[in-house]
Amino acid sequence: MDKELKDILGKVALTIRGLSMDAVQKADSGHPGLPMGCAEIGAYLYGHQLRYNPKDSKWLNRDHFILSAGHGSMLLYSCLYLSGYKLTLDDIKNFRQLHSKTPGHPESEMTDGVETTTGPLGQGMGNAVGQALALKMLAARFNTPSETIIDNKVYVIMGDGCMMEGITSEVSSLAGHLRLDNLIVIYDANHITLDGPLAESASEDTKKRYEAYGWDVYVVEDANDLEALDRVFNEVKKNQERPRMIIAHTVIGKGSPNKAGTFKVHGSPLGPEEVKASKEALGLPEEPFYVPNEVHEFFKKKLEKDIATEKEWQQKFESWKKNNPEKAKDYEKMIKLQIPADLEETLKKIEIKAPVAGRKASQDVLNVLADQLPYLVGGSADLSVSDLTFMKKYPVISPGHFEGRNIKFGVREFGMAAMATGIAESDLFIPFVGTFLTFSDYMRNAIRLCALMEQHVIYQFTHDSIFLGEDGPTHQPIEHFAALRAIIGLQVIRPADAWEVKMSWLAALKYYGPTALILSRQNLPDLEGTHVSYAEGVGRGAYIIRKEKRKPDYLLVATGSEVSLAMDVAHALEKQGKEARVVSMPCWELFDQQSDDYRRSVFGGDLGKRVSIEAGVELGWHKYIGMDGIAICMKSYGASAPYKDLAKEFGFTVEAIMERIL
Ligand SMILES: Cc1ncc(C[n+]2csc(CCOP(=O)(O)OP(=O)(O)O)c2C)c(N)n1
Repeated sequence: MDKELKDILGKVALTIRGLSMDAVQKADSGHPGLPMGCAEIGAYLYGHQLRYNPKDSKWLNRDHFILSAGHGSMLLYSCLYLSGYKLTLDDIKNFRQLHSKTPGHPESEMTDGVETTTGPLGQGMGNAVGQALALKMLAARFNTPSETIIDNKVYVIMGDGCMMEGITSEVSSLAGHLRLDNLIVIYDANHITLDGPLAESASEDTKKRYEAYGWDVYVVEDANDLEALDRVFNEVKKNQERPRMIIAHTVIGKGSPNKAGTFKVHGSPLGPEEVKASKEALGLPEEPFYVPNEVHEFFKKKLEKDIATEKEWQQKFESWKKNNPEKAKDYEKMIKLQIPADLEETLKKIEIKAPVAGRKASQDVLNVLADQLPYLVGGSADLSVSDLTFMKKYPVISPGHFEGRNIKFGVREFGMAAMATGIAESDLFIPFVGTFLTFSDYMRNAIRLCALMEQHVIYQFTHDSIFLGEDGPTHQPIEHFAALRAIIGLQVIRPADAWEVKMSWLAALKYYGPTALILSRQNLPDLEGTHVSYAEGVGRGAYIIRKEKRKPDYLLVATGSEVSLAMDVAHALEKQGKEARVVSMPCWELFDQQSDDYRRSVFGGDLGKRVSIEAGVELGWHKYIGMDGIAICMKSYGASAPYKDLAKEFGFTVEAIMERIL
């Protein structure tokens, strides 16, 4: 490594250390240990290794950097600020303050240059593997034998915490299997976690573990030594054929004379005296938030080169577009995530014979959409033959082969969900992922983060109630509708028949955020009342599918497979001289967004006794049926039996409901 570069990167590292300890001290909260321990790694990545243009943070062929150990956010903010992203010194000074661009953990929607939101340990690795896979899929689609327009890589820093999380094992195993040769993970092995020495809770051989996953593993004994880092990165850059990990031994809180190497520096400010002592030891001036001019000058010069690198690529990209008009057309469709104007009509015309299971209807829709929407990719956690999430005409992604569109995630639900977010973050794909509804719990925190990030992911959750039958209570979702509806920004849609399935897909595509499609295992009849336009039906969230002929005695509101039951109850009531309105309510979130007038036209006024019918817990239903309403719901975990017996056992029959409501 040439001396000049080594000197300046050393100064960058010192600056990162200083900024990090000052910002944490000023906020009086945060994690100085990781940024101080990884300062050289940050300096090397942003000062030398990564390809990026801070003035165009979304450049398609940029390298991605993900700080999976998100608590060390000051490392990332320091690097982004110094290298010229839209982050100022004032932003650094406002670390962890209300409405600042420098929240406690990195949030991609908040800060330019942050590739994904991290903090819940391990999930950044999931997002990273998703991003790396998306880049491989883009490269397979768009590169030609003579023109390479996508050859960027995903770099990650993860710590001991990420390493211990189960999700990291899931996605590392899949990344190794798929031979993602664009993924480089730097494992900050500082042997310290929040609570104390790592040795108190882990002692595995990480190198062997990752080699067993099919990764190349490198070890740097002293990753605070820039020359050692340079040597290893020079190796890592060569002939990559699979994911690579650098086990980088660092000293947590390096630079703090009294706290470095201990858990005391992991998650609390150093204290004014230790900050002073650290600066003295490091040869930094006492002045807070000090940045030497040379560091600014270095990044200013670098910026010119970065801009030129992107410009050169842009020229290549323009000529690629001219030479490959078909591919360029696909690219345009993908970058805009365009929905054809006539998609609703196309969906309505898909022939689906009733009765049909929600999952089967969804597969029929998916296979039509696959031809229309090149950006649709996805797969299942080893349940595609059961959740029916396979695009029949398209190949499966396999090790080293990324031209397919079906992804076999294996039995790795949490990893799958985090990867889906990573794939969506390409802004060129809308991923769908499938499993049984009950396993949404395994994915829950990734769904929550996806909603926080407002990423466009479609979850297909099938086997949506006790009516999945014989598999029994371990597999029967009970509290899951309520649990998913509780996630802000997640659109939860439970269609009642094939028509509603079609319109639910439209809702999922139209919404720039995550959607959970909740689909039945068992057959559903075709309901006449659902055959209205998107805007009059599913798009409203709830709508009347059986209008009363006179003032109603009952308002019946139901979702999914229970809508047809509600219709049967209404007929039975009619026979007894009682009038009922029936409302299908596939999506609470969409309904809650409707105008006051519309909401009142469905639920307002004297509509008689209000009854909700849904084979899940009652939580939330009283918002629509009022305190005196009757919620026909589940109060236990179900049972293993044929579904017709379960309907009787748990009161989801016309007779049982009539008895309760009369
Ligand atoms: C899923 C999850 N569990 C717990 C935490 C709380 N937490 C934040 S950092 C940390 C320890 C991480 O240790 P390590 O990765 O070694 O970080 P370092 O000590 O090097 O900063 C814990 C438990 C979290 N952020 N996410």
